[in-house]
Amino acid sequence: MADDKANRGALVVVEGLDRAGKSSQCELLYRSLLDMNYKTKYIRFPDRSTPIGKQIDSYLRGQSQLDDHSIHLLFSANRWEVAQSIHDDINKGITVIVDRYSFSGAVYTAAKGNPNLSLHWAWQPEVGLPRPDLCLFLSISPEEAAKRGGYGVERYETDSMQTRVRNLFLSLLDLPHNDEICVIDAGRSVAEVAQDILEPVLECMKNVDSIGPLKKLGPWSFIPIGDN
Ligand code: NYM
Ligand code: MG
Repeated sequence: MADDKANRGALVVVEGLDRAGKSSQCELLYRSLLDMNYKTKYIRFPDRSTPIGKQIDSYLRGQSQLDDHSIHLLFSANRWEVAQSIHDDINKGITVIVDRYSFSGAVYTAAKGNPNLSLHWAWQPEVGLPRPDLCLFLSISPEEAAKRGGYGVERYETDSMQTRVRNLFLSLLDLPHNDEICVIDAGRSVAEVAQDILEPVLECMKNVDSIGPLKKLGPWSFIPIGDN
């Protein structure tokens, strides 16, 4: 049951490849927490509703061209424009579930194969954003993903790009200082995955007050300094 004494909410991020089931799982998690009377919000990145988000949407649909650095910074700016409200919600005791966050930001850009866009470079604009208390990585094999239907028409939805994205995600999981990351086998039924997600989220929500105030992403969080 919800504990009215809880001082702050938890920042819970769900990451993974396209077709890993992130949005369905975020929705289910959101409903479960509401059913348990927890104050909860569900947001997603990119947030295509803001002026910056509309530029991102147009780029992803192939309706506009942008320099690789520019689109990268727009994705980050799209997070910065709600950073304060995330902070405020957490302080009000609201648990915020986030569908994609800084990992996607760094990894998708670094996967483009542009030699000027290292993982290190791509991480820099994320420094200072609210740091997730828990990051759930929905892991799915390329074979399992392929069974879930073809790619859409958006940019990045190609086999070669998704393979590079997956490898970069996996390289992040191997890093030290990534205790906040929990890998979930997303190749199973929706109900099984949902059950596996709920447990660590409830555990995290129980522990956030002992963790202290919401932290910020630092240059050393998750990502090693140096070229990728
Ligand atoms: N994406 C998403 C990025 O390249 N950088 C980012 O910072 C974020 C948040 O946008 N293929 C990419 C990953 C996806 C695409 O996201 C659209 P979604 O969740 O499929 O709507
Ligand atoms: Mg997608």
